[in-house]
Amino acid sequence: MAELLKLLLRVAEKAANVARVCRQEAPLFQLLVQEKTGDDKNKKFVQDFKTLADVVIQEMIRHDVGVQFPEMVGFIHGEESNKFENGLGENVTVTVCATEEETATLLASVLDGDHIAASLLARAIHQNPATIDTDTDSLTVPLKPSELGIWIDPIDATSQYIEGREEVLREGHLSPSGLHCALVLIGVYLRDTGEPVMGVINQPFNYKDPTDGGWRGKHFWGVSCGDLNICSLCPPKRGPERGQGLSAVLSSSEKQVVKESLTSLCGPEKLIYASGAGYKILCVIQGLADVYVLSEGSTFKWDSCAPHALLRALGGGVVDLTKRLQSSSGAQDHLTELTYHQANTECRGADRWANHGGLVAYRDCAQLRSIVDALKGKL
Ligand code: 2IP
Ligand code: CA
Repeated sequence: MAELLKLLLRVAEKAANVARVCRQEAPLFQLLVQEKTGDDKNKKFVQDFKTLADVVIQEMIRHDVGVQFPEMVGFIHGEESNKFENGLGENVTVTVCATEEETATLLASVLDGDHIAASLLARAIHQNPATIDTDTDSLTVPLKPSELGIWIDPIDATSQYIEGREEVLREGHLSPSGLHCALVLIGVYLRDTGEPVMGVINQPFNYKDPTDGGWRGKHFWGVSCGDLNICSLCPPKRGPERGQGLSAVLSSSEKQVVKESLTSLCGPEKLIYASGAGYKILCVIQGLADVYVLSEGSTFKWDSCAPHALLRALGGGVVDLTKRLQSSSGAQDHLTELTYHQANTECRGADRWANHGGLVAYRDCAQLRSIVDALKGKL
């Protein structure tokens, strides 16, 4: 299944390109950042364009994967529904058509006849992405398409994507918010067990090229199945094993009791706040933080599947925090890892796919144990 990895890297690059075009092209950018003012129709429409950009990216990935791997159609899931209602009250299902012109016509019907925006978006969807340099040619991945499912997050950290603050990233430093937090996430899991086995992360806004002022992206990938564990990044240097010196990245909206417990464990300067669930896990993958702790069920399968696969390839993982706090540590540790194949049937809508128990993303089991010990009895 090295072909699947190559394809996902390619479609993720295409997705990143659509994300960049939506910010670069004035008619699309205006739709993206328009303030929610005016009458109800306008409010709804503005909301819809952000969602439409997401859906278009998601459907493009679904389309390209389905063409090459028909066995996977029906097992490619995303954050968004592709059913829209336009300003005329008509229901439109957004899909990627065979030609750019057909896609443009379909998009114009959702964009209430805005042919300029629809054509720009259709052109980006049908464009071939730049070739991606990767070392995947010699790779043999022992997986069959009929045993796999996919989770797509077309753009994680949409609020940062829309706000669009530009940061210059410094090698080895975590930058808490800005365009670089927006990520395309594509994760592959085993239908049987729900284990994440392959992940591709594309960061569309990694650096701004001074020669032409255009944004350039960066991609990361990992495969973890059986004895095969391979990641585009080398494992970062080992961090501290216990307590002081361990660094944790959190959401700024994290509970006070978690902030306090982790301050006692890590020290105040080692607690870092950052936007984007995917970006926070990427920080752990890159070694910019040792762990990401989240006590709420505010992330979803599409947020964590791809980066989880990369962490597994590096010897770490992502566990359900609540389950982990309840279980006595030991041989059953792997049972607390997040899985991706089963919906929570007690919930409705997106909540069926929430990571309800919160999570801890880690590279090192000893560090995970320190975090869990520090939070025992506090939540
Ligand atoms: C969001 C996004 C948010 C994150 C939230 C995700 O996904 O990554 O930033 O919250 O959990 O579901 P926080 O930044 O507080 O961690 P999306 O942008 O796709 O809705
Ligand atoms: Ca998300």
